[in-house]
Amino acid sequence: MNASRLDVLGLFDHEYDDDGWRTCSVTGLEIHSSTENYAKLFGLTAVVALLVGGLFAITVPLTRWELVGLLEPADFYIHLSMHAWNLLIFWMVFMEISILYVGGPLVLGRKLPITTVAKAGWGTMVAGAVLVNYAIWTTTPPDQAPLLTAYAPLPSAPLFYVGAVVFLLGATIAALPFFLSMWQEKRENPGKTLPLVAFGAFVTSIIAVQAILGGLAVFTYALLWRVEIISSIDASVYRHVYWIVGHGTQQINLVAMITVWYFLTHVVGGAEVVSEKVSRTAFILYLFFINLGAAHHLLSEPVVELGWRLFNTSYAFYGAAFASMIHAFAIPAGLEAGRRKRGKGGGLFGWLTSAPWHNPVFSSVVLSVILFGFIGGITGVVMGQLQLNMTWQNTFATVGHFHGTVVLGTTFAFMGLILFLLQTSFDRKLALPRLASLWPYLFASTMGITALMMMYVGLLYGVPRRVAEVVENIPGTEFNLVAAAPLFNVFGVFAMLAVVSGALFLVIALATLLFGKRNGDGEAAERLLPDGTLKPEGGASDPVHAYEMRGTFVLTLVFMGVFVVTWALNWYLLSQLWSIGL
Ligand code: HEM
Ligand SMILES: [Cu+2]
Repeated sequence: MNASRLDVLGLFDHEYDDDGWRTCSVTGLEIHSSTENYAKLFGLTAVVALLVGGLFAITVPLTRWELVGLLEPADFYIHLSMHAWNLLIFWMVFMEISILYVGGPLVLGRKLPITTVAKAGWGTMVAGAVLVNYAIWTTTPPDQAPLLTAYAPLPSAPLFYVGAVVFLLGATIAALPFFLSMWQEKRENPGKTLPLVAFGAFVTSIIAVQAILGGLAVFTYALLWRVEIISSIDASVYRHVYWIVGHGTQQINLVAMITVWYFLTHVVGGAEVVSEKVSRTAFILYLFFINLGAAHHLLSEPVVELGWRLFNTSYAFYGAAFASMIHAFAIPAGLEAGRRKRGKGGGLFGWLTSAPWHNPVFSSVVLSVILFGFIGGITGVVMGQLQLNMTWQNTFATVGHFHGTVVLGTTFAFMGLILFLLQTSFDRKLALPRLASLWPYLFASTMGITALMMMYVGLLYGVPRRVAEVVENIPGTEFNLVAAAPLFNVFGVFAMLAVVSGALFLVIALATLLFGKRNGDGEAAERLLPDGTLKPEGGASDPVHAYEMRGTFVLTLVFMGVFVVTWALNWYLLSQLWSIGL
């Protein structure tokens, strides 16, 4: 490869044959260097954004933690905006382009077409991200730091909107090679169905198109207003259109994460898809219903009609919740049946107790499934209900909910994927292997408690989100939230421990890239695959659904139980807010 001259760190130097192909010893896939190298480029860039956004995961909680109270309000908003844009947008979207390349051309064994376009897309995305960072960091009054929502009519720096538009255009350009490769695949193999992972990636990309169109519309609208081409902006129209991208990006995160779940539980856990039809139907349900979920951000908007809110957030939204339930059942079921088929069953939960929990790829993905479901998912459906939303809207509990989804769910799964790619695509042994095995448990427990504490102070004390100081923040009133202050000590400590665990991930990844030893022959497969093989020889030939899944059934009942209790508890809390007839 001619690029290897520039490749001092040896990041792009896997061994390929003369035509640029190699056979992956772990997945058995035929991989072309073009596809692999671009997937790596986007993945590495994502990690840089994770690092930048992660730095602000120190200053933001340290401000909310009353005892420390690090930043003044104006700086707090700048830091919070840096945190949100780098993590929720740049880290995630760079990873998702990488996932599109992995889920599409890489899994399909194709070259990445039009690599110059991929490169241009990457460059445009980087330019957009740099612009947004610059615009946020240099915000001065009367401009406001945008936060994630950049809600008009609060004005942000015009350069911010330019950066957002450039970034979204870049993401569109970067997705083109993916679309072209899917089209080529379909033309060359008209009768063949896509593998589930490619199918998931494709659904992700369609949802991404919708989100990006909404984003281009809304940020262009706000930019035109900021540069005074149009004289006023309609705050309600802005909010409606904003949430196409605001929530849309979360849908991309969700579907990309589920695709990663299917891929990695299969490769490192021995899971099989119990019913392709059911899983594919669930993906299709997302396509139709998940967008309507965006209405949950407008549940407390006075301008939106009640009927509209009820329809979109109850009836239509449950189509998407139903799809999530299907995946939540299908993934553990696939793991249970697949492992039982390999003879790794035994009793109700033998398939789980015998699983490779020391492999950080496996544990981070499975913990991501569990924590996403229990912490992010249940609370999302609860707070998405019109009446219950009143107790959640714009409280710290909301922040707890979405750290349950985007951190404990998506970020965690993506980190697992990176640990996998480091060992396969980058062909390294993990540096610090013991720490790496322990790491997912550290991250799960510290971040899990952080998210729960956010919900606790938000829901039970009504502490609002997005304020630098909670306790006595309304001048001239007696109102304060002093009672919640001691709980912020627990929150603060665990948030800092979560930051340390997040930093450990970066240390492991970086140490692996810089000092990790190369895999010897077959070592990666030995280390990553369950029993060292993807397809056990002489294994049972009966279909996977012939195996019982009673362990999963029990887990599903537990999940339903927690769901019902949480839901009932929330109604109880709501009922305590006012007394009727007194
Ligand atoms: C150790 C890890 C993290 C900690 C301790 C942390 C902490 C926090 C805190 C305390 C806030 C709320 C501030 C407020 O509303 O007053 C916040 C906001 C936020 N965080 Fe994190 N966070 C972490 C990681 C992440 C990650 C990985 C993501 C995205 C993938 C993320 C996305 C967000 C978003 C979108 C907001 C809301 C910004 C807004 O209100 O506009 N966080 N974070
Ligand atoms: Cu949403």
